[in-house]
Amino acid sequence: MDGAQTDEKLTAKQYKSDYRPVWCPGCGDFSVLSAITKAMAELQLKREDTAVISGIGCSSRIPAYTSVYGFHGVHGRALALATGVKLARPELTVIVTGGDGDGFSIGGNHFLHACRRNVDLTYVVMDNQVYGMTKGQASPTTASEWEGSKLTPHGTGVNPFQPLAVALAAGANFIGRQFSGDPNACAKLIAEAIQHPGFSFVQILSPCVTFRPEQREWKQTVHTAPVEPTSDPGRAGKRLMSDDGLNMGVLYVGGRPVFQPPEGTGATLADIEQKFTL
Ligand SMILES: Cc1ncc(C[n+]2csc(CCOP(=O)(O)OP(=O)(O)O)c2C)c(N)n1
Ligand code: SF4
Repeated sequence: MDGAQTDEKLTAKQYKSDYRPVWCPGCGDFSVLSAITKAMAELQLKREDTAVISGIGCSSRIPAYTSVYGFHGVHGRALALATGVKLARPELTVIVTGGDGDGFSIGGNHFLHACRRNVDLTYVVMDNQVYGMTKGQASPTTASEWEGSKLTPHGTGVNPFQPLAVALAAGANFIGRQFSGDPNACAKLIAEAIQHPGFSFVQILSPCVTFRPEQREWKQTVHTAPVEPTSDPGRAGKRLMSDDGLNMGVLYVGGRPVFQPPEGTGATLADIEQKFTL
């Protein structure tokens, strides 16, 4: 972490690390990185009190590109890691980043239970409806008729996963969607999600220009959700089940109690260090 802490406001750029992203030119994840750092600057998060946790995938590289603490973990296990971090160090702001493959396929079970537990985490999924890093296989959110991969030459033939509806049913406390092509709107949504207590789920449609070049069209097809966010899970459920996947904005704001570790069970850094002493 560079630079001494001063009273001066940190800029979004200062929340970025010196590593240059290795993403393909035009990948939506560049804008999501900018949005996350803008949200951090908007909230003036202390870098030493913030952690970004991920699994594996192109989108999961985000922690390396920020200047806060980070952990680039194991495929599908970001939420388990982040839950441990937040419970051991409740004072930290913990943001989890990753892709649709990481989060809904191998990590699907963790996704359900993170929503259900309602630990105070913000989960940002860059959804490109494909496994980008492993060269373009179908993911859980891929449309059933997509024939773009040699592994599924006649489409997947199965219904795509509906992450927002599933998140609501499983108990997520804040649900929103944005498009990476509008980084300011993404930053605003991410900042709101961080500020909302409990498990916040943000889906960002982030085009994979290499394996799903047609996703550039999202720029023309996404639209602001025509209704205000609701705090009624019944209404939110109806809307999400008939949603076209392109409604942008905050879609559900819940008020469930946040999971807190029982009093006296937190660990200090010294406790943790001692456990690792040989
Ligand atoms: C246990 C394990 N299984 C499979 C892989 C291979 N793998 C790496 S990334 C990935 C999918 C990534 O897709 P997604 O999460 O959608 O991210 P994207 O690359 O599209 O951003 C897979 C299957 C792995 N690294 N570890
Ligand atoms: S393969 Fe797709 S998701 Fe991965 S960096 Fe390239 S454009 Fe982005």
